Amino acid sequence: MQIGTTITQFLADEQRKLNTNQTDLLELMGQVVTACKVIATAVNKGALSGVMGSLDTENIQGETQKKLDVITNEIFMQTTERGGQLAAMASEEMDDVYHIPGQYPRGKYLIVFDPLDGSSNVDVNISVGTIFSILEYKGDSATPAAAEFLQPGTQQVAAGYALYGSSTMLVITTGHGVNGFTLDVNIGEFLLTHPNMMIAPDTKEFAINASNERFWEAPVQRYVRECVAGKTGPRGRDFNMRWVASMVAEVHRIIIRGGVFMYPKDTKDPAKAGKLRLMYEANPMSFIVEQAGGISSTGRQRILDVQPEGLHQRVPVILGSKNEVEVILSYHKDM
Ligand code: P6P
Repeated sequence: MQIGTTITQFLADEQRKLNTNQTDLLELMGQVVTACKVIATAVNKGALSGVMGSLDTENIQGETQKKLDVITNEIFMQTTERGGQLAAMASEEMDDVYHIPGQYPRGKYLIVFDPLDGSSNVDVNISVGTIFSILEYKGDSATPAAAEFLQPGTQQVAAGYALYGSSTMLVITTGHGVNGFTLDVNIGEFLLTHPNMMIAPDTKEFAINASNERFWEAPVQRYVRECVAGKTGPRGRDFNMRWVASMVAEVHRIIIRGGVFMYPKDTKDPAKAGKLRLMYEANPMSFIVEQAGGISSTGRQRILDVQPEGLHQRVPVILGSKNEVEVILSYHKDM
């Protein structure tokens, strides 16, 4: 009986494309796969797990933590900390870098992750996800500083997301294109279902939280106004809008059927340059989007070129179908 290509077999094939000293990378990705399976089990139990709702704690973002935020963070850490491939890890849910405990071997990779992105959706049973980004660690300290993580997104060696939706999917890149896997719960394996994923260059679908319209910069206000004007406006065609409030779900939809996603710079909180975090949302998703033929920009520069200044730094995000994002960026040039 042929069950198709498992992610384990796929990663082994990937090994032959990577140079030989990256075997540890695939070992590490295998552990991330396991972490996502365990997280999927926790998330899919829903209210039966007794871990719905919020804690009375906040993360460094000042966001109330969901019980599952903390639980999934621990799952991810416990599944990856002892394999010997990591020098350190960082997470949306932890203020500072987490160093590998002394009883475990250390390796040459850094991983930064959002264990449950969009977690405000968990209580209302809307799709959430896990996002991860893997960087190389160039030093040899047992306690790498946060500065070691502050590498531009072009330095990522791998990135991916798990989407806990109507099915559980894992979408990954190691810089050789984007491939999607669906969890077969009967055998507990992710099977290759979406090889060589590519984003349609054109689209009629945009995603933005329209309640922030008055806070956006003029180019974004202009673009959305023209989309809403549809056939009656300068774009000469009607558009559709989506907003799930779960970046993983939005990006996945865009990879599958095209679209643009915007969480732009706004004046709602001038201290923040947008809402999304560079290291564990914008960078991994931008790596994936570019590998799938899309574009990902702050509106002023390619996101993967941004020099990070902090683990939890925020950036504006405009990503998706190449030709449509280029229209939005052209309006920024007129600024
Ligand atoms: P808003 C989830 O908290 C998140 O970081 C992204 O996954 C999502 O796209 C965005 O924030 C939603 O933000 O302001 O619409 O709740």
